[in-house]
Amino acid sequence: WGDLGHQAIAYVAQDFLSSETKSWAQDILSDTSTSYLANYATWADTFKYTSAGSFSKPYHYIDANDNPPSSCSVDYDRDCDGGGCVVAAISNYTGIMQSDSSSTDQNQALKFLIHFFGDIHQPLHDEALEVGGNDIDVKYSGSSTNLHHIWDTNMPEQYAGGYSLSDARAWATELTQSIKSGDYSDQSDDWLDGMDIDDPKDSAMTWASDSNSYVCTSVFSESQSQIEKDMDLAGDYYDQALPVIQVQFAKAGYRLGAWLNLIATGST
Ligand code: DCM
Ligand code: DCM
Ligand code: DCM
Ligand code: ZN
Ligand code: ZN
Repeated sequence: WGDLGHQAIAYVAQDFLSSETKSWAQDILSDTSTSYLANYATWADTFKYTSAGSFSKPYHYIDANDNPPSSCSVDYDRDCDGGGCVVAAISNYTGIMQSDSSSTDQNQALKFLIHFFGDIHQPLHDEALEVGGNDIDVKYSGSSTNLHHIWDTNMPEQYAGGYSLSDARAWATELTQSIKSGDYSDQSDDWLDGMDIDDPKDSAMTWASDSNSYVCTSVFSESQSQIEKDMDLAGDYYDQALPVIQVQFAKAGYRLGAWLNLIATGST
């Protein structure tokens, strides 16, 4: 996701932290502002382009070698190669948060987790085809771009009408309300199925598989007219993608909040 998505997801997570977890996170991040998680949600996307951070580039995704739209699946042994992947990264940085590591390492691990919970919920970050859609040229409202980028950025920004921190806060407020008492209130309990703080790898695989399923049902769905080169996707394609983006932001934020509560206090 672009900045907007990562920041909206971090704000949803903030809305579900216990007061104890909030103090714990604010202490690690040295930030007592109202955007104490959201302020660090995009740090990993800056860090990966530095020479010190280039090792972390593969940590933003898992290249599922499945066969959409007829067959979607993620397999850790098949898809998480030697260089690492988002599932392994969530597992490893969770381990650092749980261990007696330095405050510098805890600070970096928490910033990675805030970001990777977002990326694992972007369906094309759980897909190998055409480099997660980066090699599929499309147009969006007349601009030349690619399929990956419209999921990361163009479609979320069309909904929000901008990409500032206040746009992210406003969207997160809608999502939190849907989770607490709106459209998502019945399903949100199920979003924590498979979450086990003592098995971060299997937990993250549950979220990767869930996200990857949308590659078959939405990103490249059969019911969709075939995505042809340079097709403009700002119309009907956006209309069917938006509910997926919305629910994936909501799940990412809700799961991140629960995960941090588990790390900090042992209960969600
Ligand atoms: N990005 C950046 N600098 C670049 C290229 C991209 O900061 N030279 C940002 C733009 C998006 C994010 O990275 O916000 C997308 O990263 P990814 O596609 O890995 O999620
Ligand atoms: N950005 C964004 N949406 C835009 C333009 C920029 O989310 N429409 C973000 C992505 C990058 C940062 O701002 O992280 C800088 O973008 P760029 O390198 O495109 O100027
Ligand atoms: N990406 C992905 N799967 C890959 C390679 C990249 O999901 N196999 C993502 C990471 C960035 C975007 O695509 O969000 C662009 O990546 P890059 O900047 O490496 O071209
Ligand atoms: Zn991306
Ligand atoms: Zn990323």
